[in-house]
Amino acid sequence: MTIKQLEQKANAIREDIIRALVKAKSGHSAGPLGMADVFTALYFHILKVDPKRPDWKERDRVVLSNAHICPVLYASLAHRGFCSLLAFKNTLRKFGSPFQGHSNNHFNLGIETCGGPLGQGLSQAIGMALAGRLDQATWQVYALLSDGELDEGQTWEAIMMAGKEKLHNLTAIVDRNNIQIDGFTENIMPLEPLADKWRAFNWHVIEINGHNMREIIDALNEAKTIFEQPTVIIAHTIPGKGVDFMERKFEWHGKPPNEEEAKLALQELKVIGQKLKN
Ligand SMILES: Cc1ncc(C[n+]2csc(CCOP(=O)(O)OP(=O)(O)O)c2C)c(N)n1
Ligand SMILES: [Mg+2]
Repeated sequence: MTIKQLEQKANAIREDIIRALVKAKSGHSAGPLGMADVFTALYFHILKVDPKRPDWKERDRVVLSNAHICPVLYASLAHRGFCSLLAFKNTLRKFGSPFQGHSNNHFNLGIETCGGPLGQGLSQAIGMALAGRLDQATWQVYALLSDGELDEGQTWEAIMMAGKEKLHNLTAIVDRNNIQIDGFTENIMPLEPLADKWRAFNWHVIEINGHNMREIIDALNEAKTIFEQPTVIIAHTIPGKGVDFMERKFEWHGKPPNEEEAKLALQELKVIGQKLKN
């Protein structure tokens, strides 16, 4: 796919996130919209995966640690052909649906882990990366984390461990959107200087604009060329990206749009989509 096509795909994914959330009547809006570009780059350009064989041994592994942003994972998997897009839009958060409010690995949809309790994903990803190294495997592990969950001590134990083990087959991607559940990260638990902290734990650090498709792809490709360290990509994103009244507002961390708000959001995304066609 070209950069333009990837941008169009990310916009379509944002539209389907809104459609699923309004129907679910609960869920998280800001994080999923903010990470749509990164997920599109992963699932449509970078990852070695096969939708027909979700458990293919040679697949790259994706661990979604901040599992509350799973609508963007589900929408990406559905667009990539791992599962039904209609089922995602109609059954998000419904009892018995594979598309629960936090992602889980019970349905063979290409989801590696169960999430929900923040702070655990990097440790899970390290286990996979160590196993891959033992097997001399070529597949990569991608751990998606949020900035809010960097408040969890376990994350820093994991960062220290991966640095010590020089896990070059591991790439962490931090959704640096500056918000958490009820406020701005720098007011609740300041994280800066964030890049320096990862560097001090012996990681290769790349900072990017998480909405610039070229930068996202270049960073993910650069990560594959680093052989002495694990890489972290700090993706600066705008929570709620694409929907003006949601952007940068922590109030949209954990609520869905109502019917009226969804209509407005879809109108805005339609305009963006039309611009991307020209
Ligand atoms: C261990 C743990 N503590 C608390 C929560 C409740 N919780 C869910 S999301 C969240 C905010 C975390 O911040 P972030 O992931 O950066 O939020 P976002 O940027 O997606 O809005 C919290 C505290 C949780 N899921 N797990
Ligand atoms: Mg955040």
